Formats: sequence, C-alpha cells, structure tokens
Amino acid sequence: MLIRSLARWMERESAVTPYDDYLNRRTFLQGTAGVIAGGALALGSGRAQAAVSRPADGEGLAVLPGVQESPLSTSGETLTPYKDATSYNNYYEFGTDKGDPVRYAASLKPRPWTITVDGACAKPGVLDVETLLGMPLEERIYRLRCVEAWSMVIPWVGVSLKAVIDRFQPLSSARFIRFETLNDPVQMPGVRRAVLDWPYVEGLRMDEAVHPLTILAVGLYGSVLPNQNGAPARLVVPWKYGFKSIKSIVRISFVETAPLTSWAKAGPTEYGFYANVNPAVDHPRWSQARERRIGEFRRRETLPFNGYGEQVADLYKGMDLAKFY
Ligand SMILES: Nc1nc2c(c(=O)[nH]1)N[C@H]1C(S)=C(S)[C@@H](COP(=O)(O)O)O[C@H]1N2
Ligand SMILES: [Mo]
Repeated sequence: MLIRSLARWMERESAVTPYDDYLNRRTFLQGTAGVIAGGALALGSGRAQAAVSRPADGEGLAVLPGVQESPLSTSGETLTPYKDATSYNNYYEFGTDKGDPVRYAASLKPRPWTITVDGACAKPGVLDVETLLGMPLEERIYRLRCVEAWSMVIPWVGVSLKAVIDRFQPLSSARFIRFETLNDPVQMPGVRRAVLDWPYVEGLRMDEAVHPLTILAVGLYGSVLPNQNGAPARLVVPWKYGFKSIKSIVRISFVETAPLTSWAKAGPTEYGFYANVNPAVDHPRWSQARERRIGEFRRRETLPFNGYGEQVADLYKGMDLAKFY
C-alpha cells in the first residue's frame, strides 16, 4: 500500500520534472572560493565540484564554502523560493504571526554560539558552532510539512546529526535525545508571552536521531541560516511534522526516557511525541490528508512519512501509528 502510493507519486513527479530545469539555472559553488550570484556558472578548473542551490536574489548572508550535494536529497521537486522560505515562518519565540520571525528576529545574535551536550554520554561537552561549520557540509533538499497543512521544499545545508552525536559517545542507556532552544527575553521578544512553556523543547528516539536523513542544519540555499529559520543551528527531520525541527539549539541531552516536548505539553491530544507525517491520522481540528504547497494553487495529497516512507517506515514496524501519533 505504502510502496504502491510511493511508486505512483514518483511516476507523477518524473512526468513533471522541473528539477532538470532548475539544475540548469542554479549557481555552482567552486570549492571554497567562488561565489557567483544568481544563475551564473562558475567553471573554474572546468569542472564544477559541487552544485548547491543559491537564492536568485542573494541576501547578503555568509555563503557556506565547500558544500557538497548529497545523494540523500529529494529530487523531482521545485524548490520553494528563498523569499517564501525565509519570510513565512513559525518561530514563536518571535511571535505567532507568520511574518513575525522575519520582522523581529534581527535581535537574535547567532555568533558566538555554543551548544551544551550532556546527559548519558561518555564525552559530555560543548559544541562550538564554528566546529559544526568546519565539518563536511552537505546540501539536503527536503520537503517540509507543517502540522498546519502547508508545505515547502527547502535546500538545507548541514551535517548528519549522527556525525555530531558520535563525538559525544552516547551510552547504551541513552534511548532518546532532547533538544532545547535558546530562551532569552532580550533576544526573543516572544518569550515574554506564555504562548508555550519556554524554552522550546523537542526530542527524538535515538534510532530516529541517528537515521541518515536526520540533519543539523546550519544553512539554506547555500548560505548560513537566516535568524528566522533558526540560526545558527536547527534540527531537520523531514518525515515528521515541522514542529519537530527545533530551531536555534543551545542544549542537546542524551536521556533514558522520552522527553516531554513543548507541543505535547501544550496540546497532548493534538501533538504527539512521534509526529510522523501521516495523512491517515487527522489533527483533531483539521484533516491531514492534503496540504498546501506554498506557491501552488491546488492542494496536493500528503504522503505517508512526508514521502520518506521507503527510508524510514522500518523504524516503526509493529507500532500502531494512530496510537503513537
Ligand atoms: N524554537 C522553535 N523551533 C521551531 C518552531 C518554533 O516556534 N520555535 N516552530 C516549528 C514549526 S511549527 C515549523 S513548521 C518549523 C518551521 O521552520 P521554518 O520557519 O524554517 O520553515 O520550525 C519549527 N521549529
Ligand atoms: Mo509547523
């Protein structure tokens, strides 16, 4: 059933294939050197080493050097325009309106920045964001499906979360991982209001955390993350609803039991711990069967696990996904 609908979907996508078109238009990054804005080709030695997505309109944010394309990127999708991906946001620490984050997040200071890593691991410590930026960076194009039933396709830049986790040597007792966002009323005006129980907390089961599709993103469209998208580092888990992809992380903890996450705390019957994208399980107040892809007119079908079922369905073998929503 799952496989059939996936196959049908892939067929449909390859019939449209705006991707080749997009590939021809996008800019190529040459090693650590060349950065060429909007649509040009940097030929350098005559062979492009890595082609990463660039915004058509450039935003003046630092370009990330040496980014490699990843075979784990989603193909066959039209990218959401940079402008939309960076101005229609959910980041409640800056307000609940979609335009609040871009309006108010300039007060966030993403450098210097450290992430405390603690809990059940052999090597607890501090991860400097500069260290993260020095790791081999990959472009990962993923669909992002918000629980509110809109979606985008975003070319993230980041590292696999597993590569980060391995540095701290989690113990076998670490069955879950917990993430925490910065909670600073000076930098984040929205936390003065009790919209959620700050800091924003998220979590994953350990096998979800080390899955190859799970990344810590430090950029999008080839440049560092804009503040409104969760600078300097945020989680991206493409088969789960967007709220799992926690922004501006300051603490990562290895824990033995499932952490109580912000949204599960705020609405336990509406937002579960797993939050796998599932068109068959509706939100109590709206259907999850379809979604509005930003930039499109007609609604499209939502895919099980946001279209990543082939890679991740095994993680949930034998689980009742209506019960563990
Ligand atoms: N700290 C924090 N992280 C967050 C949120 C938030 O309000 N605060 N919103 C989540 C939700 S609901 C979504 S859909 C995505 C949106 O990411 P984007 O704005 O980069 O598209 O971020 C998630 N991460
Ligand atoms: Mo969301």
